[in-house]
Amino acid sequence: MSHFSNVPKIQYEGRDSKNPFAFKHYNSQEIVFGKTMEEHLRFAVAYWHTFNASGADPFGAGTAVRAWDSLSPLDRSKARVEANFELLEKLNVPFYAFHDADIAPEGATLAETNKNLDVIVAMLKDYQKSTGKKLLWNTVNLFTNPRYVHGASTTSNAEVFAYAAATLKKGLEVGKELGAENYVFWGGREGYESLLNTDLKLELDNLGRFLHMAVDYAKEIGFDAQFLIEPKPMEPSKHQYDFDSATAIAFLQSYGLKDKFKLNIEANHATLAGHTFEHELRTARINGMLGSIDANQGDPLLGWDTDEFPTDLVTTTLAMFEILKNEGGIGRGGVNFDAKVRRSSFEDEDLFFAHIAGMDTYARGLKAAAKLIENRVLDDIVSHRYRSFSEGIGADIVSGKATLQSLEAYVLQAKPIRNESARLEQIKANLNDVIFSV
Ligand code: XUL
Ligand code: CO
Repeated sequence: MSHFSNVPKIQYEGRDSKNPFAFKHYNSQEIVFGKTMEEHLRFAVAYWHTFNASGADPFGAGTAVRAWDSLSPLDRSKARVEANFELLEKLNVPFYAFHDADIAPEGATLAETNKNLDVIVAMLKDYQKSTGKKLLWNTVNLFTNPRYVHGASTTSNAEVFAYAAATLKKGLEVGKELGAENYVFWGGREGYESLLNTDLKLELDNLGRFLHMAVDYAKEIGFDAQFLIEPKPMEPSKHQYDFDSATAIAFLQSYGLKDKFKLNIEANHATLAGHTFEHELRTARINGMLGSIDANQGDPLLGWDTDEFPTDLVTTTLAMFEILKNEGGIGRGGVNFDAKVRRSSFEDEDLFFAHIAGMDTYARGLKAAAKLIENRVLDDIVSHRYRSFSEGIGADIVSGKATLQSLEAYVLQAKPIRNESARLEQIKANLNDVIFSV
């Protein structure tokens, strides 16, 4: 059954097209930087925002008008499966991503919840087979249910830890059943509100134990997805343990998990952490931890996670620059639109216009990033700026030959120091020129 009969299949028509139901820049089979756009970008639709979100906010009810609204819970879940695959087909998006709670209604008991999941997972599996669409990643929702009031794996209540672990076990089984390429851990309630009543050491140790259990069980059942941590500094918790890339990497290192995980970096979470998206990506990349991205953007005038579709070309260019520089590119990860249409964009068509905007913005970012690298626009500037470390005293510092004594002796006989301009305004103007030339 069609849920979006007003929407045609979206095709690439080029930048001069006036058709709102067409890509102007995303041309899936076009080769850029040695691979097709489809291979570089590995787009995914986020189930929760696209099929579950109603447009409700803390001050108002949902506004979205969806065909499945009036159905009973399980029938609604089935309709959303049909809608998911229709949307993926029409948008030519190869992947999707979900939390367990997005795809099936939670039952009164764990057994009942798992039964509902089994019905929908079987349906998803059939659809994956007939359409060739794949699961980029799944995760479990360990934050919405009131039982997680004090956290999930970092709760003060061992009964809740056990429930979260049982839910995680099922999540790993679902991921295996559907051949998920990755499995994501986002800990919305894994943090604290106040240190006054918190055993920080026990909570962090328990988070480490939880992740080790996941690694062990995945191995046991032969689920070979890439495990990903998704950093976020706050919201809903006041302080979240996976604060940002650097914090998550240090945590994984401390708990002996660094080689089992990579990071899923979200643009709006970077903003909340007081960082740029490219800062988070670069930090992950230079540590060999860049795994996947949640593509969205925040609103600089609002202080929360607005999860808007990405339309900012400078950000997508610099994000794709990091991905192209990453060994193996985005690898098994992808560009997941963890983004929702605005409350005022409540019609079905808006779901398509939003994804088209996001896909075109990433396609342009990809092309601009390829040009930046191919023409060595930034690389030449950086290597020139640091050239003092490739010869003389700088080479001695980098090779480890220099000591405090040898550096003192050098300074005592050296000429006065001369610094050079960093030329930042000129570089930013060059960046604009590249972005608007593609
Ligand atoms: C929340 C968020 C999550 C994760 C998956 O801010 O980004 O939706 O992506 O749990
Ligand atoms: Co996310």
